[in-house]
Amino acid sequence: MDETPRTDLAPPTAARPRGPLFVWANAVVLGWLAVAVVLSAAHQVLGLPGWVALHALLLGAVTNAILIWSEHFVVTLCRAPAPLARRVAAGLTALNLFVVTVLAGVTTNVSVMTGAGAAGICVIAAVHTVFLVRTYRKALQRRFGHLICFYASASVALLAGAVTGAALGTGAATPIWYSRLWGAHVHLTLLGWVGFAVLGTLFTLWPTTLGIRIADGTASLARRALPVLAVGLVLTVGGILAASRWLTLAGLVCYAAGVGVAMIPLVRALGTRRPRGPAAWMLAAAIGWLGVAVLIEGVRLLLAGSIDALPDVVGAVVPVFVLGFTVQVLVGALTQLLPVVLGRGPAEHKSLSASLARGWQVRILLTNLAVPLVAGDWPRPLPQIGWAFGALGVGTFAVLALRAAIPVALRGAATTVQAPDRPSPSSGTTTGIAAGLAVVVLAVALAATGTAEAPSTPVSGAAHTVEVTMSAMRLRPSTVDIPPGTRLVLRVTNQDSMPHDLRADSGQRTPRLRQGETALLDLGEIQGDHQAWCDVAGHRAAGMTMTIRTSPAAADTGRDHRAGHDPGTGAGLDLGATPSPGWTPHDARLAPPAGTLHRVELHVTEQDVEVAPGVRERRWTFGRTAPGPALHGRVGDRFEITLVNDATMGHGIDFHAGALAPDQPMRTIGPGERLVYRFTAHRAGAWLYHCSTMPMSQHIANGMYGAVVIDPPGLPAVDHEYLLVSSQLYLGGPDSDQHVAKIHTGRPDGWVFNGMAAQYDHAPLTARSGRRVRIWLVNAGPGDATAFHVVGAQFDTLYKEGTWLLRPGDPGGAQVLDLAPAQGGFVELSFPEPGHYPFVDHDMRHAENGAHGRFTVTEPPQ
Ligand SMILES: [Cu+2]
Repeated sequence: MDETPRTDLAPPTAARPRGPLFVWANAVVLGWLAVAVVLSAAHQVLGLPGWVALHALLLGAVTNAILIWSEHFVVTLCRAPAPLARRVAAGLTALNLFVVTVLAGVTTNVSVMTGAGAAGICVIAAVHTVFLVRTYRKALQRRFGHLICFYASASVALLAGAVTGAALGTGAATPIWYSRLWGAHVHLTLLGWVGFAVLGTLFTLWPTTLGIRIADGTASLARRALPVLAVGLVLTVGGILAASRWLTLAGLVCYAAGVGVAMIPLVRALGTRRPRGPAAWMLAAAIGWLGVAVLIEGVRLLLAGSIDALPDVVGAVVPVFVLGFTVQVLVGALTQLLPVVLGRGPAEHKSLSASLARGWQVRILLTNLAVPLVAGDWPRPLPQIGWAFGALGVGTFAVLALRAAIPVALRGAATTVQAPDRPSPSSGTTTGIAAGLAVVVLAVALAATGTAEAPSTPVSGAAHTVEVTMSAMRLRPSTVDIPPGTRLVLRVTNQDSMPHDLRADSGQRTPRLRQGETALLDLGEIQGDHQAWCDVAGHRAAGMTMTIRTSPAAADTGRDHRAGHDPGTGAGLDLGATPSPGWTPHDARLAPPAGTLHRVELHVTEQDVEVAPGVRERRWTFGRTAPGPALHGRVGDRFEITLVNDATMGHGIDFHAGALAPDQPMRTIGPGERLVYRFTAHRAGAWLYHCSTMPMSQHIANGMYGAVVIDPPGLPAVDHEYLLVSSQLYLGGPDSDQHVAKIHTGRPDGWVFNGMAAQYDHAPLTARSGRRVRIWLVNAGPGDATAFHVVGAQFDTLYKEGTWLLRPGDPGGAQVLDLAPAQGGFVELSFPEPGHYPFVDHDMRHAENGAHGRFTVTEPPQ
């Protein structure tokens, strides 16, 4: 086989590839790179979100580069006819207009613009794929089919990435779907669009960079790598969308294996010749970081133990993907390719290469030092220093390359590039390395002395502080009223599993906060009205906004009048919303009692559970669910409960079904401790159990309750037996002051049966008409009474707090079982005919805010 790719790809003596258009296109790439560097350094001063810098890089520089160069490689390697310059120019102009539209749309929060720009990018991706495939079909040379497959797969990933990006940017995604779409978007664009395009190109570019021939067998290895990579990406994205950790992990492992296969020819090439010069080293380092990033993500996801950790994990590896892999690949490839584009002969080619290589060791050092600094969980100045290093490394290249490219673009000659009287690059780099190292040491020393701004430093002087929480894609309170001239400080806590920040229109902002982190935002003296919002892309459009209003009226109620009249209630519960994918209802069926000794190990854990349709929040639980497991026995049964505290704070337990001195068994145990709680059920009834640690209102409201059912002697069996535990629902995460304040003042966000609002509307209980149904009820509180009623049916049996108030055969009937907090009982009924029978807490405020469900009653089998 005669493979002479070097001359195919980079004919140093031939004319520049496709003339001035190609030069201009590469100048645009460099322009975006420079814009990205400037924005990443100055976005705070300019009042722009950090998102814009990232997308100036990825959508601007990287996407332009991939489109230009993939077309060039396919045309050159396959000896296909070049497309009309006019068409290429139109396509690239359109792409850049769409990119600007997306950036402007998200920055100004105009979702129509974001959507239109993303749709345009979808069209470009589709047209590009069709063009590449058609070009290949018309080609004289068919040996590079694998390249077409890589590029086409990359384009499909860009298409999917643009669709998910649009859903995020326009705020079309619901809170539950937001973090999944975000994860999918990140992987589709970085692993798919950039990853496929880069790996496909490297099969040719890497040997060219080393100055050797493409080895035999490269194409077949490439053909083997792509399916593995593609399956890896599909599994990863599918796993993220389905909230399946194992699927995501399998996908990442598969993708890493694909990178491994793709690396085989690249590593083999190293046996022929060692890398020399900037391009080879940068490409090698970039691929290394791609592997490392996938590995870190997989391991962190494995250790985290829950898919809920994904946003955090991805947030941590994105800098590695972006700076270590994408930016470095771009700079490395341009270092190799730009002289080919700009130079008009061997001499110009050589001098351009030398000028682009200026100080490359220092630049590589800075960039690769920057990666761990920006990606690690370091104290505050270190990541900033890392970003500065990255900006310096990339920015100096952008400047060198623009200085070379612009004269060529303007005058068609590389006249001002070379300065032969300057010291040669190799002698300059030694000084450069020394200077670079000095900067590093100085920076680390500065960081170690800790002159960082501390966002949690208490604010001095008289200020009005408002607690702001971020959860379920809302800022609470959403409105703050203060008298004019008040110095306002927001204490912002993120309770969501995904990162948020808060930015005011006056320019102040918090750092990006991960789950559980708090920051103070001192807005100074407030005179007029202001807006604040989460600056993460799409979150503002999705509703994470806050209004700060000044009115003299707010002064009348005193400065202590808490801003935000309805902290936490937000927009109310959306009972008709779709529950999260993978949601299963709490099983309301009560299993018959088994045995006379009930031995249970009850672990206290902190869980994210579904508390309303599509709303997941952290809860403190007995046995991973709220309510905890139901215990069912008969009078005289023994219960032996081992309580294990796997949580992070002290908890205890109190079983109303037993009578004993509370001193020992009801004591609070610390994290990691356990206690055994033994009692005998001497009396029948539906009994509450709950956490016995103060403040109990908080522990119960956060999910620490359950029921023990002790059947009265001689209780007949029935056809259907259910247990419902009613409680109030307090949103906003377990332990913020605001949450506790809401509990203390008794202003719940909703009322629920078995821990979740309206869950049995979404998964109705079932019964057969004419058959006996028994429904046990326990009111867990913490504060409100409940009035259980079934619409369209009457109770013929009513048992409350240890006694029958109504029995079958009595002339009367009952409509409601009323229970004060901690009371319990049961009702029995038979449904007169098939149909749908709602059941409610007949305090209608409770029913309309979540204490609502449904029976689906069908004919009994004949
Ligand atoms: Cu507790």
